[in-house]
Amino acid sequence: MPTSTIASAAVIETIEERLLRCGISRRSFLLFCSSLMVAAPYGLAITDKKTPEEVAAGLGKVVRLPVIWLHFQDCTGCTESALQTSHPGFGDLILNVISLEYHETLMAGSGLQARQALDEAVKKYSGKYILVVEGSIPTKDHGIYMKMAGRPALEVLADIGGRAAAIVAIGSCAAWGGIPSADPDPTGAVGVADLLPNKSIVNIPGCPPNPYTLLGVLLQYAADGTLPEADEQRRPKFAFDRDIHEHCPRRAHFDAGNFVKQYGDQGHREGWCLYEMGCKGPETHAGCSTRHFNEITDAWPIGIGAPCIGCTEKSMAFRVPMFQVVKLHTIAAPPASYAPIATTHGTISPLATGLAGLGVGALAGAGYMASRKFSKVADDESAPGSPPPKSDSAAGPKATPGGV
Ligand code: FSX
Ligand code: SF4
Ligand code: F3S
Repeated sequence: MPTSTIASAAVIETIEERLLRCGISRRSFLLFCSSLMVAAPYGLAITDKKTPEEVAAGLGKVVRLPVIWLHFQDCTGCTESALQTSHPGFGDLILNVISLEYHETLMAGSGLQARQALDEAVKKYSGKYILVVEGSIPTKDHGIYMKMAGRPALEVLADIGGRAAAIVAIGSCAAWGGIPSADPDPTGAVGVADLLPNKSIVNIPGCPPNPYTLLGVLLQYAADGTLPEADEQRRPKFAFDRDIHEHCPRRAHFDAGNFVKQYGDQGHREGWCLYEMGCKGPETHAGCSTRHFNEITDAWPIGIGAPCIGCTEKSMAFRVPMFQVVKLHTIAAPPASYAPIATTHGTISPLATGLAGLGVGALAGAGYMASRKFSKVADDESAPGSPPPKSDSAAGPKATPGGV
């Protein structure tokens, strides 16, 4: 939808006018634009090949986008994550950049007052607002497991989602069910796209996702009425086009075969690779390894010594047990020629010197030996990337709640 269409609605203030009126400094807005550029270095029209000043100049002229935010089966972690942004604080600036018309956990009103506010916002901006959905929707037993103002959540989504210009499903729950859909899935929890497949929907999975990804999507829509290019799972490519493993700061340890064996061991204390602890980084598309949370360095799972659980992947988090080692589909075993990080020193024997000519033949075997570094089990003869040997901790494809 072109910006002019939104402008013709009751929301007529531009972002610049609003910031001026609310006394938000230009410096704060420039900081915000810089954070947006870090979250979307390319692939987003509003930041592509621009300086922070150019981004600010462009966004300043944009009319604030009406947004309605509904909660379904969630933990409110996605909202919390957005609230914890610190440069600038959510309350100070982000709420002035978009026009948040309804948000149950942020609004002061409740009960009838809240319901009226929602009705008014939907009526006033019908066909023009973006609906942000947080949480999964229960479908089992005609959706009786969640009601809003007496209506099943299913019905509310169909109604308010149906009248939205587009929908953003924030978090893994809204994208495809998330935690509530983990086995045994008592409520039949699904994501928005399962219920409204023909609607314009952007999935921003993560548990929680980075709030700047959401803002990038919303602001691009406000600026030119388009949604960013998405992958086959409706995830915006600018934020989900690479896997965690590609840019992980522990990657050198992976390549050198230095793996944490248990929490608190020497390798864990020294920041070695968490692959053998079940890290799903090689199979998980997200920007966490370069775009940390809350603008705090190392504030992301691997940064604090925990394996990635694959929270942005439909088939991974809450499906595959947390400590189960993933197959390496895309990553080759590191070359055997890599020097280990820790070496033991000895003297070179005349025999070893004499055997140097056999080096070429040995290299072929060394590749095989290097691949052994990927096994959790001593003397494991399986190929790298093959399923790990069966053990009690490696359950079926869907985790039991206790195994998640
Ligand atoms: Fe789910 Fe979010 Fe995880 Fe929580 O949307 S994505 S449980 S962080 O709050 O709903
Ligand atoms: Fe990082 Fe995990 Fe890859 Fe190791 S396996 S390098 S911890 S993403
Ligand atoms: Fe999720 Fe893994 Fe990032 S668990 S937050 S995708 S590091």
